Amino acid sequence: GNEWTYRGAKGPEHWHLDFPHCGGMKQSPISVATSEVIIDMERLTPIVFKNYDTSSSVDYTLENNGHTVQVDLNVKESEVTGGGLPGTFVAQQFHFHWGATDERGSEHDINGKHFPMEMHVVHYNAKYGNITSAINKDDGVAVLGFFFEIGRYNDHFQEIINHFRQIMYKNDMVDIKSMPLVQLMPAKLSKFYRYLGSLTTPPCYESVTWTLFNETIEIAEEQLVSFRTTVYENVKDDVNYGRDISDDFRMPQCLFRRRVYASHP
Ligand code: BO1
Ligand code: ZN
Repeated sequence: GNEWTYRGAKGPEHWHLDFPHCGGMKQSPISVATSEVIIDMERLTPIVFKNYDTSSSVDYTLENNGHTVQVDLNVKESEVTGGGLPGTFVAQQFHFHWGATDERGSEHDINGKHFPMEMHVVHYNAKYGNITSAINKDDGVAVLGFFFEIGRYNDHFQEIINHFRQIMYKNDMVDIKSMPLVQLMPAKLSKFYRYLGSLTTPPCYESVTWTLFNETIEIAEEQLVSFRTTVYENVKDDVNYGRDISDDFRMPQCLFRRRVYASHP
């Protein structure tokens, strides 16, 4: 079947039965051990962000898909290139993975340190024209991963959180005012880790060039609580309705023969 979950009989340990790629040897997320990374400043030059600061007519659709809160970019105008990426990649959507408590939530970890939330900005390789064609190609997808830390109230994310009451249940969606992607990202983007991996959810295609940024995004505890308590994993009339989408992360996967690279010492 096509259903999967983060716990129980359709949980991560069983994904490979219905989705064979999930049992592959280039899976994500991983645990980054900084003592093992290869520093490659020649190749991992700063990523070039194009139209990440446009406040134009780009419109967003906010969606509860039962697994996460996702923002679809309806106008495909923001692109990344450089930074050792294998091409030019077009931003398509961003979404979040978070925990029920502060000490967990991120999919990746750095030296065993997990963060309370991780944001993924998903891009497709422009040469494939759209996400559907790119999603299962070796060089089809680039995901930019950002870690959150608890700190100051974040006005930009609040604009998204303010609409959570309109997407409480699975398959709910609402059009929201867009904002320049750069406002959602940390100020410094030159330090990052790079490795080759997969989608962290079924169908787990091994198509992702991963970039994990060193600098974190600050968000207030009360804002994280909105993620934890406002959006549910079930459709509205489900008998189980009311179960929060927290702990929507996969455990770190085996690195096997892969190497992780760093843009910085
Ligand atoms: S993630 O960033 O590795 N957590 C991730 C996981 C799954 C997807 C994307 C990113 N799934 C794909 C679906 C496609 C869809 C695309 C973009 O997301 O398999 O059907 O078009 O939303
Ligand atoms: Zn993700």
